[in-house]
Amino acid sequence: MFPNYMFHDALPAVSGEGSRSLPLSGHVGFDSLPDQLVNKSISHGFCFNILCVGETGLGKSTLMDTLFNTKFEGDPVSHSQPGVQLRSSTYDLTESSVHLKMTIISTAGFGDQINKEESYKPIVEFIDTQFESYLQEELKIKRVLHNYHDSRIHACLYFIAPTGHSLKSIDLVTMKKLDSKVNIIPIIAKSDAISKSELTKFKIKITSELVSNGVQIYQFPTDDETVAEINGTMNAHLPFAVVGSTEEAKIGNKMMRVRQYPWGTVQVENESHCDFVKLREMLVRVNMEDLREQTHTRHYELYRRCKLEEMGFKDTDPDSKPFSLQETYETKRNEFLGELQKKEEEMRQMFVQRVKEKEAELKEAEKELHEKFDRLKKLHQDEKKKLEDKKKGLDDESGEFKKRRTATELLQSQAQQAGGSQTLKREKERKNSGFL
Ligand SMILES: Nc1nc2c(ncn2[C@@H]2O[C@H](COP(=O)(O)OP(=O)(O)OP(=O)(O)O)[C@@H](O)[C@H]2O)c(=O)[nH]1
Ligand SMILES: [Mg+2]
Repeated sequence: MFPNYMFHDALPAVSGEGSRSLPLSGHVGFDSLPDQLVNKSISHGFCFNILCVGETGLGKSTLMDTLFNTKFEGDPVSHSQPGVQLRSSTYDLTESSVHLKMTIISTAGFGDQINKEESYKPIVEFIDTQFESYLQEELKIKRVLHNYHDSRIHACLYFIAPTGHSLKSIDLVTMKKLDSKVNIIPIIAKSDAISKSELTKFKIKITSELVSNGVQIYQFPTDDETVAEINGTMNAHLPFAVVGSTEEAKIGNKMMRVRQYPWGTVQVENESHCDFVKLREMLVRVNMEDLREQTHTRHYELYRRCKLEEMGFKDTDPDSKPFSLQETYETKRNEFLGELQKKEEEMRQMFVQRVKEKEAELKEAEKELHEKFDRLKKLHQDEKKKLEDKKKGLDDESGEFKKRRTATELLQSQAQQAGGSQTLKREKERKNSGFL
């Protein structure tokens, strides 16, 4: 073995300030790391999940078809849904050599019930369920996060009805409940139904209502220099007023997506007609990765933190000293065992108490039974004695009766005998007198 000091010079000196910088005397190759990362990401593919929240028939499906230039499946929803449901479909899309697994989730029946108070609940539950699945995967001993199908919602397009007035209370309540869980991008749907001047006022009104109600919507990031300018400008255009259409028509010499009316044509991709292009730029081309990142680092992190705290985990003890997972586990385990013992003891005590009570109850019942038996026995003896006395009386009477009957019979036979001899005597006397 070499003594340790032999290696000291080969190691970068670690001082209190951090690591030492060394100049390279030639090309090494780690400048290809970003390329390696890109190649790896391309081979893995990406996933992106969009949640469309909005009243039935507000143009959710049409906008998705328009955004991704395809026809996703999805039948229109009837207005008679008993509650809000979330319908999800996953598609594999490919552009150049980039694969995107995209899931579109749409609310069905949102805003159709008379009582709309609970409409946000199924949406919140859905978002939490996706976070929970991810957390469960993370907590597994054998994790397969690299090919785990991440179903967490990366962007929530909130469709606002083009009323030109103000936000409905269902919109404010729902957005408020969702803003800490998902990146909300509010959009004014079917904005061809609203005039230019009304739209400007409507946008201002919506923004001020969101601010006054403390609703946090997604802001396009301005910390990255390359996109800071465009994102900053776009933030000022929120909420985007969009028009969707799958119908195409020739404008000039180009086929364009349009909505045709008797009085004119709305071009979906014309920025002076609507903000569709702005939405597509911001959502897909510029900020898709930021939306994915924000979902993981902000919203999921918050869910994870709350969940782990709920489970009793913490990073520091009451004295702000680091508290490891192992310590938390041991503390929780001891707490649990203590509680278990306490419960066991309580149950044992309760069992003994119950046995005692039952024993006393049984004793009482036995005593009552004995008393009843004695009472019945005495009653029976009295009855028996009475019957015996009665029988004796009857026997005596019967003896007496027999005696009397015998005497009567004797008297009767004697009387018969006496009666017979007198008749003979009278006959004899009659005969004798006839001869005379
Ligand atoms: N004027 C106008 N109509 C639109 C727009 N987008 C969609 N529509 C029409 O609105 C109707 C409903 O559109 P969908 O895309 O099915 O609406 P949805 O929100 O998906 O409806 P459900 O899924 O049934 O809740 C269709 O007739 C669309 O052609 C738009 O931007 N402006
Ligand atoms: Mg639809």
